[in-house]
Amino acid sequence: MIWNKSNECMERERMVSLQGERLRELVDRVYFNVPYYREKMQKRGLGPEDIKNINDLKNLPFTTKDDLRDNYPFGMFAIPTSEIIRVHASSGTTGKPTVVGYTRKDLAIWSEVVARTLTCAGVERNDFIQIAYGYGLFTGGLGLHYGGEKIGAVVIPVSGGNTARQLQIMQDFNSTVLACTPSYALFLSESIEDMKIDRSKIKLRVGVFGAEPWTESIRREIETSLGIKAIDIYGLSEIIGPGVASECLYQKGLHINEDHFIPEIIDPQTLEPLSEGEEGELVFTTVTKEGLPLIRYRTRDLTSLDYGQCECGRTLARMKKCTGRSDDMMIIRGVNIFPSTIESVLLEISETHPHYMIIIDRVNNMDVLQVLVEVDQKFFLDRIGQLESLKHKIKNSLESTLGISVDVKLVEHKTIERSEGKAKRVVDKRKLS
Ligand code: DLL
Repeated sequence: MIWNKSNECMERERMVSLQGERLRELVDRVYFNVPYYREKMQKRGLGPEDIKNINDLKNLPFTTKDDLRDNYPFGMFAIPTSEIIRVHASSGTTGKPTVVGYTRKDLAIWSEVVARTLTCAGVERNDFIQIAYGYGLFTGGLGLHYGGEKIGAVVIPVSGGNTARQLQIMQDFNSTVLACTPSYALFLSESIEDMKIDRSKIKLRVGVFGAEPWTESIRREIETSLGIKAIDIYGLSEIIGPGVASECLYQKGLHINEDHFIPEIIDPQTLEPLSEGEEGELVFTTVTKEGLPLIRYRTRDLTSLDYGQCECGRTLARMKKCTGRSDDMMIIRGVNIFPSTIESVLLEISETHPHYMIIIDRVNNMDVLQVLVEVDQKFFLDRIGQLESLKHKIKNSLESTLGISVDVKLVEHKTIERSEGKAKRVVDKRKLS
């Protein structure tokens, strides 16, 4: 099923013209209502009349997270706060969080795009959606909540955490859909095993997982351990929250709701737009939002775009599953390394569990990379030789892929901390000292 066929299956020509029309309205609104944008446009010698269609998008200035922080909390709102009826904020691990504001119309759009996301994942009105994303300033819980209600499903607003209660509710209420981060889905599946819960009492059939990067190997792990289809959903609070893009059941890229959020891919160094299929940084312009409309917002997420029609019938541009951010990249002894590469290597080795921690430190002016990985309990009971040979196997695989030396430490199952929200798998001690 497709939630909004006319917009999700629109011919390209009509989409481009709709985007152009909405872009013109947006530029008008921000030019006259947001001093930040007016100044930036004036500096480039641009007025609203210079933006005629989406080809002119490339002339507009970018917006970054720092711009939002500099205008903390409400400085970039395009409408008086009397029209704002909700705010959310991003967690902000460093510095101030970024605050986003929604008008009544923004909330209606948000429900609409999350309704599309859920329908895209095969969720329908007979489903029971257990929402284990956090409720609160984070957009995950409430975002999925109103989209779920919009499609008429039964929404179970459990919020994150309290694993034993989650599993009890899952059995008692016959939850068919699980909404949470992929790392929490893994933890729930592990807990089902530990608590020896009768699998026939779990009725889950699909999961809508996002809010953090996850690899195909983690997807396979979740799909087999929980016996469900694991759908990748993508979004960020600055743009709206969840509902920006979602996979369909073909799992061949995430359909972007581009009638609301125009995507571009740029080279993060030169800032020049890249062509279809080329990998770079994802940038969005929100053409319908009223509270906090953003022009060319740099997400830092790395991906590529595909404008081909999907087998599901949707014509919306698709973004490749996004497994890293430009600011995720670790530079270790001059070599660029992404956590997702390490994860993929580890998960190819059958004796390991999908729980690991990457620790980077500087010892005697030299960067050192240590990877802690959980392995089957039996290795710790067996002769020490087996543990050593497994350690060498993992070390060799990592070193041949990464091209630098790695210190591998095998740890017992369940010793690495589990997360109930977004997982934290990298500790860079160089930044702490
Ligand atoms: O994480 C919104 C969300 C909630 C998305 C629930 C999906 C489900 P923020 O806290 O602002 O918003 O974090 C946004 O998380 O820029 C990406 O780096 C990352 N991210 C979100 N979804 C995915 C995904 C929510 N499916 C940041 N794959 C984004 C990879 C993701 N990274």
